[in-house]
Amino acid sequence: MKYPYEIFYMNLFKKKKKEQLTEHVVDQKAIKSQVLKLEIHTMPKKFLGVKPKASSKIGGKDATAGPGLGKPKEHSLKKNIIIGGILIVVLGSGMALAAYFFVIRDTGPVSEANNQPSSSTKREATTTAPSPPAAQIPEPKVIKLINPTRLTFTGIKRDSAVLSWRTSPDDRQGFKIYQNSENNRSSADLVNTVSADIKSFTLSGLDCGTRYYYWVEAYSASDLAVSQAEQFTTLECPPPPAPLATTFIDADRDLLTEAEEKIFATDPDKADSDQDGFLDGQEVLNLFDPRFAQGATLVDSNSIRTFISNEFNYRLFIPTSWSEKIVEADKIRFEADNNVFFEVIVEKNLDNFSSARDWYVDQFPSIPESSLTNVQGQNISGIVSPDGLTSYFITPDYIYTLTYNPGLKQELNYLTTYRMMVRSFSLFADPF
Ligand SMILES: [Ca+2]
Ligand SMILES: [Ca+2]
Repeated sequence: MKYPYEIFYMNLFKKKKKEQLTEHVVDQKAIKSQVLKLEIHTMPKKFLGVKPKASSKIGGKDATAGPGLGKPKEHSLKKNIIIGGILIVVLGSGMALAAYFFVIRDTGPVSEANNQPSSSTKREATTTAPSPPAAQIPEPKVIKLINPTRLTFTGIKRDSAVLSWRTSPDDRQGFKIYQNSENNRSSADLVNTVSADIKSFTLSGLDCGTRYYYWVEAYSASDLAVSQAEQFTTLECPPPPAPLATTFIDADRDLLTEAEEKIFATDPDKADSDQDGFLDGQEVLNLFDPRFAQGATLVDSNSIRTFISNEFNYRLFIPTSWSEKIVEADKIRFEADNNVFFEVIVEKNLDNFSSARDWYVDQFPSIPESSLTNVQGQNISGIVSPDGLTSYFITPDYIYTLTYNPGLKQELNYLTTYRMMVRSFSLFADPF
């Protein structure tokens, strides 16, 4: 049985001339050498033993064939060539596959390790690599902040107060506190910035008797949430200092000035109107009617009337001729004459002071406590400021401040009357 390549070579011999044959032989030899090269490079060594037979067939001679080579061996050669071809295909495919995985699939780390630029494959790998980094890109996480609410002010003093607010957990970085003397946030001043877990702040350096507006703003890198405006007013400023020089006229030296003699309808030239041994002024200070002896009281006279505050549960005597004016719900003013008035101011005892003295020392730490004097109301004790023009009573609920404002006048024309009012001050449990 002849194989196709043998038939091919035999036909060539028949058709070609000798010269041509020579050339073809050369060509055949070249082809053969190529075939041999291919076989040498690709076939395992155990298959190389079949080569001599191939050459003997081509040369038409059998002499070079080994003793063991015959027809069956030719069949084996063909089989081996086929197996070799299959192996070539399999190895080539394996190498191609390995190259694919090596270059394409593993390019990221490998290319970095090799540090070799210029490979287009690598560039492509580098550009296709962003999928892992893409997972690292922070997603736009916008969580709306919560507006602080319920701004409240406690511990209100003349120059300070405590601002507190409420909120709920969110992604805030902290709070910013804004302050303004008017209800205008755009022109408000940033007072302070506090951390996210803070919910109160002590406002200090404030002016007395001044209204302030506040805003609390929660903030983060990408969001803001501001509260509504809330306002409060610091405590009244201290009363003006007592006049350095005071003048008043008390001709009969009964502790009642000429102006007060008119209030109590007494004789300005008669010190003891009812001649009971007590000066007119002394009787007024002790709430007696100076005009009548035998224990006649002021409350029964026409000289004074009783002012009653059902809202704050206090009452006191005031001259009948004086007018009263409600400045605010917690501030009553009694006017004597031009620029002279008396006030009763009520404020909450937020810090639970147990005595007016303790409260005063806390409010005015620079004033020595020893300069305070005690005063006795009808059913409560209090203190009087060093200038004698302001008195204080305190209850668990309220602080009562009674002030004598002499105005522009340098005359304390109503000092005994003021003291009488303070001494008449009393509290009652229930309005009536
Ligand atoms: Ca007098
Ligand atoms: Ca008298």
